[in-house]
Amino acid sequence: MGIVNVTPDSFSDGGVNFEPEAAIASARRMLAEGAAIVDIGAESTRPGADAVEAGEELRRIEPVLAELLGAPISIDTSKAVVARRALELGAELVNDVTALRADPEMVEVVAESGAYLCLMHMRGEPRMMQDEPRYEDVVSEVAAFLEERLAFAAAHGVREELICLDPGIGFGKTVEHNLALVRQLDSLLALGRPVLVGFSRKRSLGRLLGDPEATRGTTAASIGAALAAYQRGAGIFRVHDVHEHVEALTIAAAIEHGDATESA
Ligand code: HH2
Repeated sequence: MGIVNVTPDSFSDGGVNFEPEAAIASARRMLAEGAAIVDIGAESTRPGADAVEAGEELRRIEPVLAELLGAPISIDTSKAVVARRALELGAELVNDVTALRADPEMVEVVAESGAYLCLMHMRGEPRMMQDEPRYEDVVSEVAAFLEERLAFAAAHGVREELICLDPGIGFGKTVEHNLALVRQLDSLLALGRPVLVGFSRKRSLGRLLGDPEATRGTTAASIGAALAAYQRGAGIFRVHDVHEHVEALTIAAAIEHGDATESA
């Protein structure tokens, strides 16, 4: 899953894809590089980010989606009105970082459309979430949360086979919490759905590399995290650097499963 943030303020690609033409070109490039889907969002969720009104979110995404008709697109939004419009414009997956908690109408929009759904764990909300997050046991708490959200979505008519689960790397979590969630990914896979991991360029990576003030991670560090998640069973990787991740994961998959590709 390639990331296109149509925002001026995202933590790693803020501003780069804010103009529709740039966002469209980035999405097309990511698909050509091997992304299975491109996640388009118009509201930054970085720690401390300001909320964006639905009207502004729509103004940002509509011209981009209209140009990408027919391409596999995911819409990164917590607002039902934005998701509904994106689905009309061909989006196939709703990526709601609040796991259907922010907007009571969201679950109906997803259920009625028959779209895929990503349910992500977040502690708190973006403005406050990194203020000393604490858990008794982060892995079992995240797993219990996702299990409850999965049951909620299914009870409201979203087919379970269309749902993937996401531990929400960096959303109300310390570096140690993020590492534990990937290390014990089997606890999330036990819920029976594919797991999506979004470690790409997140600040924990930069901090693990020795900069306590880092606000983002490098591409190489992102790939390291993706490979570790892959080896523990993650099936979807939300990444900024599609080409590099596709190459790295292709080799990891060939080693894991064998590959019939013949080369000279
Ligand atoms: N991370 C971000 C945004 N959306 N969605 C899912 N399912 N999982 C994630 O880990 C995730 C997400 C934050 O990253 P990014 O989009 O690069 O930045 P911003 O939120 O500042 O736009």
